[in-house]
Amino acid sequence: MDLNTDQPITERTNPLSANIDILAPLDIVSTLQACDEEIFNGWRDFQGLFDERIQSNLSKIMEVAVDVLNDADRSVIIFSGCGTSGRLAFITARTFNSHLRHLGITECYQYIMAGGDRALFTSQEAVEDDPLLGAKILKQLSEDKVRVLYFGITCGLSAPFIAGQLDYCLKHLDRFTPVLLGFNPAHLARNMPIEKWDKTFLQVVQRLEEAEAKGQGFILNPVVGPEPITGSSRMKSGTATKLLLEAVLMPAHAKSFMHTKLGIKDYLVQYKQVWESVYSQKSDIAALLHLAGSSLKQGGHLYYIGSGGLGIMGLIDASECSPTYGATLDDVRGFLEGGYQTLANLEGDLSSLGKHFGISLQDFMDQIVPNLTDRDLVIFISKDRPYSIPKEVEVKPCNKACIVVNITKGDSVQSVSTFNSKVTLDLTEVVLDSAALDADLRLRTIDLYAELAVKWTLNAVSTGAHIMKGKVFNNIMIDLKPSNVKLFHRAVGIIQRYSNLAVEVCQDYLLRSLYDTDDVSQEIRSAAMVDHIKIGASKPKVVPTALLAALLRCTIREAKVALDQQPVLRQVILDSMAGQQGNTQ
Ligand code: S6P
Repeated sequence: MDLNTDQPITERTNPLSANIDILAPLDIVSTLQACDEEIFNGWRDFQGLFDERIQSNLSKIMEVAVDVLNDADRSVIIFSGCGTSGRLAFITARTFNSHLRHLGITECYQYIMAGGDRALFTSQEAVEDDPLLGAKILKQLSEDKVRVLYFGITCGLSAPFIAGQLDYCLKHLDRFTPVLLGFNPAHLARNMPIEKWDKTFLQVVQRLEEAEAKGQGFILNPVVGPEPITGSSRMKSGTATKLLLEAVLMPAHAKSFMHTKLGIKDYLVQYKQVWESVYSQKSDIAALLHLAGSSLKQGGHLYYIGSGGLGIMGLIDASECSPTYGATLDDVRGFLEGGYQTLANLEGDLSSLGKHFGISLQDFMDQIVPNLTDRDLVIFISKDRPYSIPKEVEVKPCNKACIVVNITKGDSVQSVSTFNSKVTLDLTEVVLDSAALDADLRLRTIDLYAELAVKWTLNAVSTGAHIMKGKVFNNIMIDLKPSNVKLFHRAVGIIQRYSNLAVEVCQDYLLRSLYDTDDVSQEIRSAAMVDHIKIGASKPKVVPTALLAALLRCTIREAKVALDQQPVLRQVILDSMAGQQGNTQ
């Protein structure tokens, strides 16, 4: 049940997944399928992607993109975001620059990842709260450009980093066309004061609405319904972000360079076919999920290995497990054939930053392979035929699985017994209008579909595996790190949902847990949010401890002891809620 109707839709719980934590693997996948369907079919009265205003904005944005592309030497298309939104900004810029490069046209796509390239693999959630930094980076990136099409991606319409950039665009509408991409109705944009700034996100959105009325900016905010795991915008919102950007820019490229017309709507319809193909394999996905969950449950690890865009989907999925499930950076890792050379990120090779920034197959061979055990699972991701497993890995006792995306008709996938689990995603039946697509664009399009198919599959596997590990209660991830303002408030909301105490009291419990005290001083209470968040980013089990203390009305120390004895949160919470009911009877 939702706490209130003013709550942003991206922060609400999805009734379809209310009991996802106790479902069997196949039912988990079916639940995700039903939640994902809302991307295409809409949610309640909202029309989703096919809403008339959204479709009209998509066409108008496409026309602006065509103008910019026709003046690529002096113009730029920028995608910007925090967390998953930044990672999708990165991969979208990479995709479309690669096409321009192929055509011999100046690469005019740029991305801004809040926290820099290190945030592509590790979470840097605090940067999300800095509007001035956002504006500064945008200014630097666009100063010498005569025309800028800017996409600010914030699924919750909430990130101050993006608010600062939109505000900058709105002050320079002579050069900028700002697009806000997110998944809440405009009036549910965050309306909370932003530290060291004079506007709220909502106020920026209201100015953008005025710009939109004059055709000077756009809000692209289809409602796709709440996430299957509450607030986990890497899932549906991330998917919708990826497919919307591609559905605008593929047709823009076709119009600018191939002089053919491609329908935006056709793209979206085809994405739905991809969704159907993926979930038609749900038994195999469930089997893989089960294998992955068993590994994590036994303290083993999950490794993704892949090439090109499919490998990058693995990197992205792995990077999200730490902020979403409080996983360690070792629990789930991705590796990419060709490492940083393939990634083609702005800051180049980051491997000197530490072992978690080693992303090449060589890094996998050096760091991981010698220590592989039968508790680990390695998932190889490839196109058309199963990945050939390196000999060094083949002899190891770990579980091996593969995800194969079939994009070429007639290319039969031979069965390889070395794999303990295999998922074949067949995209050969997705109908592409060959009259409108030349051979190259057709291949690029199908590659994008393959990326999305892999995203859906990996999201299901890593989400399900963490559910099996006991990380989720109902459909809420309780062990989140309150490492930015959004997550701090989400944490307070979780404590409130289960304890039914007043918001202020819940906030107090959170502060108690953060500062390890049962007596929250005035000094702590009046400290800046940034101080709370600094602690929240590094301290383990802050929210479960606070929640348990609130439920049992016990000290922080007692809550910690209880959690040490029973690490499966669902069990701790259920036990303590049962105890609470017993006490009141
Ligand atoms: C969500 C992910 C986060 C978000 C980030 C940006 O699953 O863990 O890293 O992507 O907080 O959120 P938003 O709403 O601005 O796109």
